[in-house]
Amino acid sequence: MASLEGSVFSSVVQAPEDPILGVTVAYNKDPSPVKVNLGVGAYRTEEGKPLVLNVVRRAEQLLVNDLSRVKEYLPITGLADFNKLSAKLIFGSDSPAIQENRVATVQCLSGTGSLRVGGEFLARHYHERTIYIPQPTWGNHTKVFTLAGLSVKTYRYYDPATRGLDFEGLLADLSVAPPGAIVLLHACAHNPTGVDPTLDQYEQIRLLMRSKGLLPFFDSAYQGFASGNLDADAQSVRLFVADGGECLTAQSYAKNMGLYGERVGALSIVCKSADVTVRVESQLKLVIRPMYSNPPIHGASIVATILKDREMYEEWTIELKAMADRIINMRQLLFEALRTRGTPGDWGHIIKQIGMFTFTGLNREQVAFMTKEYHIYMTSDGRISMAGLRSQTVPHLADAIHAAVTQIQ
Ligand code: PGU
Repeated sequence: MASLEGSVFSSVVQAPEDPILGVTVAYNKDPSPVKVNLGVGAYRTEEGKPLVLNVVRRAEQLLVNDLSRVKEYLPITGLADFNKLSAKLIFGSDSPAIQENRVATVQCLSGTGSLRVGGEFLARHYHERTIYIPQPTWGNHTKVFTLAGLSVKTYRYYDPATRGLDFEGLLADLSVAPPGAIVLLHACAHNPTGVDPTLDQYEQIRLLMRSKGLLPFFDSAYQGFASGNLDADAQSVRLFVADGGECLTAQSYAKNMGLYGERVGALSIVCKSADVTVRVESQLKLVIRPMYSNPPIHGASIVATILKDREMYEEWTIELKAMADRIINMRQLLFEALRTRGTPGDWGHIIKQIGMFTFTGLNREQVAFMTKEYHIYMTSDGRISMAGLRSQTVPHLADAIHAAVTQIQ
């Protein structure tokens, strides 16, 4: 008989907190009234509150009041309407790939789940298991793709000296990648750097990748958040789809519809022909079924309700633009606050960078100092979520940055 004393799990070691989500855990434990959470990329209002979009509330009301709706299982691939509308949103409503039935779209558990399902599909059915991810990138990419069965390598992306794109390095690294290798690209608003290639640079990347048969895998977690315009933020993806070549895209509605906890997203695989697409979709079902069987219904129903109604869609774009504009405004305020303080260094990148984050250039020690002395919570790589900032907290953050750069080298 097994002993009642001592756990069979006693050899399990304590795991570290997640580098991003763990910042919120630490923030929640801090009793300071001046604490600020700039860690997780989650939108907050000017009052510092999480935001449920008005159009999302309206869609939810419609769903709740519709008594014909039931809670049956969705198909393994998710809500059909949601999938069609998601593909249109990212590839464009006039996309030939969609018209020619060359897109297999499956509803997944937000952006993360879409990346994971895409990764597992590639590990099973694609001839080259190496995926190149930008250096740096969202911290979870390495883990998601490694556990999916891919071998992860990096390509140069960010140049700390210029605080801009290391375009030469990027092209050099991709040009020596093995033929057929998978390349992860952020569709827009690169996390954590806020640095995106220009459209011209994307065109050069496309030419190089297509000439070597490298397979693009887009992570689109911020469509609409970069420029405030959904079409503008999808241009990189559309450039690659327009040449008739193949690619994968993982979409998240966490940020742009504020549906973080609903876990709603989509994986689309664009194929060369309609018959390949049908077979690809059949295999995606075999990836999903033993993992979580089928996806949840509520979030996808909200998204489909909004995307298929012209008037609700318009309302969404206005609310989305307001979120993007507030972030851009915070960039301006922080930049000016540092200039007023005469903080050493060139802080122009705060207003140049795109999307939810500023990659400040602050080092690990400076970040630790700001957390200890000023109760500012951010990731140790110096990334600040601008969406967590408000006019009222800008001076406190500027004081903290000023103290960090003048006192800690
Ligand atoms: N891809 C990128 C580039 C992301 O930044 C994020 C979220 C995701 C995918 C995953 O989003 P979901 O749709 O919620 O699965 N990154 C945020 C949120 C916190 C996190 O790490 O998941 C961030 O702060 O980096």
